[in-house]
Amino acid sequence: MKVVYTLRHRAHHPEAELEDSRFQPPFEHPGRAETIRDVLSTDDLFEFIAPDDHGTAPITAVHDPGLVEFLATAWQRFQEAHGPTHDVIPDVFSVAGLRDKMGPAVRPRSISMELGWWCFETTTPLTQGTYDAARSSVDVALTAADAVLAGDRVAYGLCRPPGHHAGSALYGGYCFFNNAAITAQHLRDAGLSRVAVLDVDYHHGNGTQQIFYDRDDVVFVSLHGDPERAYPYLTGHRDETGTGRGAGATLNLPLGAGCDDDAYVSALSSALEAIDAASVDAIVVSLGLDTFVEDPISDLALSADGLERCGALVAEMGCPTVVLQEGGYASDALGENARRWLRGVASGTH
Ligand code: SP5
Ligand code: ZN
Repeated sequence: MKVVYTLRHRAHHPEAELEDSRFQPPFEHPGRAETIRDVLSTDDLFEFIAPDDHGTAPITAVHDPGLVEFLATAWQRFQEAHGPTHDVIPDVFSVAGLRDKMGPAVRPRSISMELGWWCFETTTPLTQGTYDAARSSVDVALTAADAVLAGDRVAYGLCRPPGHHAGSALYGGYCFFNNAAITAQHLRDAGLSRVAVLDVDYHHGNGTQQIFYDRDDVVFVSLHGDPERAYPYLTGHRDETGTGRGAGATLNLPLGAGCDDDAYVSALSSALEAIDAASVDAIVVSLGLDTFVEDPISDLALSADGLERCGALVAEMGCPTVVLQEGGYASDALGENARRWLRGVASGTH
């Protein structure tokens, strides 16, 4: 199985995450990708390749060009206005109540307000190299997709930073560009008629859902911690099923705390039945490994065996599959968990 990886992800390295009202050492840090690389390198199933540059056109195919331009320049603009700082975090947010009854806000020009115009929360600092790292993560995803378009049954993009919380005009949740959404659109543009995004990260993929909510050519299916208790709280309810042409093309399966291997595998089987019924030409997997029992910010209870079973169930679909890394914060186990899930999804191909 091809694994697409580049060291360029290291350019994104926040000093701290402002999370749960504390400045904490980042849960989302460069060591995550490095430990996955290190463990996969010990297993001959995996063949490492470098990403190809795809430019910004595939990004603006799903994101507002204003978001791309903002992320390309925001850290430097902030330094000129308020620096020097290592991290740049918004301190004012564009919430609807601020202009209640007064009509929509006008897009601001001040860097201080622009941060909270595009970003929805405080755990996703910009650093000097964030834009380069986020661009490289998109290239990693698209290069994995190209391997599948060229005939590989499955390929893995070791994306960092992750992507599934980024919406068409929104960043946050450790995510800047939505690697999975960009990849699904890239597969559509390469001629595939219908694609599924299967999101198995612990957190709801609000960005991917939002991008495709009114479309039926990209089906979005997600298993995640119930938004009643789990970040990002405002999306991922069972009754969110799509709108307009997209009515019925979104499926959310919220899970209770402590969900174990058997309960998860049963929910995943329902998710895969829905994907099967949609007769898609490819599956993009948003692979969060934060469903693992020891994950420090999540509360599901999957074991490494459970993760391998999940990969194997996806393999049984017999569908071309692009697997993209999203979350997973149990650093000591992350490499082995990725290896197990990927061994599962490779079953039948080696
Ligand atoms: C890609 C991805 O997995 N993003 C996740 C972003 C989650 N950020 C905020 C989580 C807040 C969790 N608070 C948990 C308290 C546990 N002690
Ligand atoms: Zn997550």
